[in-house]
Amino acid sequence: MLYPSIGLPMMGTSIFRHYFQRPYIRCLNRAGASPRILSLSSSPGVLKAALEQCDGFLFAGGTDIHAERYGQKRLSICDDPDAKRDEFELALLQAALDAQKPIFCIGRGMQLLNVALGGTLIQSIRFYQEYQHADPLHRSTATHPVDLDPESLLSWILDSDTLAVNSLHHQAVDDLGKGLLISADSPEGFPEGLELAGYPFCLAVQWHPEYMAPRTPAQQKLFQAFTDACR
Ligand SMILES: [Mn+2]
Repeated sequence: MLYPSIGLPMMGTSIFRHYFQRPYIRCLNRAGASPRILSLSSSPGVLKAALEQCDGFLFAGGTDIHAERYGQKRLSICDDPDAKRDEFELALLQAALDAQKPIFCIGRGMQLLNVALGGTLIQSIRFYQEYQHADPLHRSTATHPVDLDPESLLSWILDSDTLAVNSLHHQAVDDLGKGLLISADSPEGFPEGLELAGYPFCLAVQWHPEYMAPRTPAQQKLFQAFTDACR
């Protein structure tokens, strides 16, 4: 398949979503994929069509997942919840996992993967961080290092055991979901990468390669490996 079709759930309903979606689309296009924006409808017919028409799925960054989804009371420091997106993405992710489709989860997407598999999140890492992990002024430049598990898919793709990454998160993975392995962590020990043991292709990162990739070829490799896995 020359141009695999990759499903990208619509990033909310505000007019700004186009601005946030564009970097992902650019990186997927450059990797040779054909991105397809999926509307946030959780009806069984829509999910079935997405599974039939897409070769893989990218779960992108965005607003905090409602804490109810992992059994906690939502703290006021959290973003306003987006129930429609939570609902659709959790249903789509479960369907994609059942179908063993390649998945790439970024930022919120990595937290979604953890929650979908029964894990929990730290609702605010503000008082635990040594580096500034919520750093929107440096979207396209590295602000903290991560160590990579040399046995991980991530390390194999990047051919390295360390990486410098940008950071746009104020929450972090806490208890790990079922079957997940930590493939990268920050100096404080926050998980920055997850993988699913024994799964064909499941890559999840807490940072945002879509902003770094235009100037940092290593980050584009993640989109390339994902697209190649979808072929
Ligand atoms: Mn970080």
